[in-house]
Amino acid sequence: MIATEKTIEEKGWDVGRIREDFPVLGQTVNGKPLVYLDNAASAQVPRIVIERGAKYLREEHSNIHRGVHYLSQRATSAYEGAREKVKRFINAREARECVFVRGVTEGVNLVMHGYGRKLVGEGDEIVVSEMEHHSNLVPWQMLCEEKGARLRVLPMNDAGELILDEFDALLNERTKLVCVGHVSNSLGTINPVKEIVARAHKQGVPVLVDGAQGAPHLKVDVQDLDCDFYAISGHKMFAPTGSGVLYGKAELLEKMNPFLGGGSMIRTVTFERSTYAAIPDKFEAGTPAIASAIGLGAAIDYLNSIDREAAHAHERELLRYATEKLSGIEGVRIIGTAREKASVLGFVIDEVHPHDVGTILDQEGIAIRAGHHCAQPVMQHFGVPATARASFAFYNTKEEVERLAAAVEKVIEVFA
Ligand code: C6P
Repeated sequence: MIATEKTIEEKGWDVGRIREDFPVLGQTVNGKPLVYLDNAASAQVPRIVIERGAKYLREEHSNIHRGVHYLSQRATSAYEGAREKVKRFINAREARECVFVRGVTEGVNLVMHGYGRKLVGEGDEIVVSEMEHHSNLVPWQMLCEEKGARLRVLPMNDAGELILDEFDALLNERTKLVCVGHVSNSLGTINPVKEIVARAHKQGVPVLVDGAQGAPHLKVDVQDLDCDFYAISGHKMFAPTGSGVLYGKAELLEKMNPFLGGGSMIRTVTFERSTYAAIPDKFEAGTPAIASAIGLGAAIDYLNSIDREAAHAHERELLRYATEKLSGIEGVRIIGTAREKASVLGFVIDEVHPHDVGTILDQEGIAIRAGHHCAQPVMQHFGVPATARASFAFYNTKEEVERLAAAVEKVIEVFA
């Protein structure tokens, strides 16, 4: 007998059950059941994360690391407990390698200020890829401008895949850092970051990975990737906004200058000079987003409580189904057709501006994103000002994909 491939449902992914964990999904928008397909911008928050945040505010709210009193100790232990959860989630060697930040933007800027401004000089080079989000591009341009350094760009092909054959030639003794996204937010491409890290390391160059879209959809093991920095945004992985992590290898973080100066990041202060606290405190000046960090810990608990392999398989199936449905509609062009993709479907419709697509879909209760997705060089590559983008999470359904396809057909009818 020939074994047939099991469906996701047979493998045990009960999307109806999972949706109950996300109260926001149960509402109607413009009189229609909400179809939330803007997960790459911000994913929704499960009940246990909401409840954990409420418990902190109700029972534990206090400043951390400062007080000897009961509440401060509870808040500190919840905050540091969240750091331990992050450490295990990304398989860092030590919790002190995980710096809480507001998100990837702050994480990359921290590396730019702490590492870049200290170690990059005139004539040095930074390599980025053509598909970077502005967060992993603009800070490096700012640094290059300040230091007289040069930005080198690893190009991509028309499928939206990096042209790795051109990578080695970009590296030389002046290269100080390679900055690359794990998953492109505009194209969905999963980049071969392990290979990129290995090649860069051969030339002694450290690598920063923008994990904003990687961490929600892929299993991340920073030791296996051997990357030097990995940045995460909590709000894209089912946690509140204001939470995020910059992972850095301890020896690099220790070498770096602090980013923000102030309370909590010092060891001693006199008018003559200050000395700094050990990592990660050196990078966490002032009162951090305590509730958000604790929420990120709860989101990790949630992710650990579900079958993540089945969740990712479900997302891949939604992407496959949506790609099939939309590419079957005349006038629709998919932007981003890499062989390895995660959960993002960018598209344009002949003669229709993506903002109009987004507005009409909203009338149907469908939330997508339209614009340049903070990746203008990607839009330039494909010769479009913007795209419409549907992005999936494991709580989305095939019926929602069908509603998306029907709404896209409606857009075409409206503009015919
Ligand atoms: N992308 C999107 O809709 P922040 O805003 O700091 O949490 O994350 C910035 C960022 C960095 N890198 C990538 C690959 C991203 O996708 C994002 C955020 C959102 O695609 C908002 S533009």
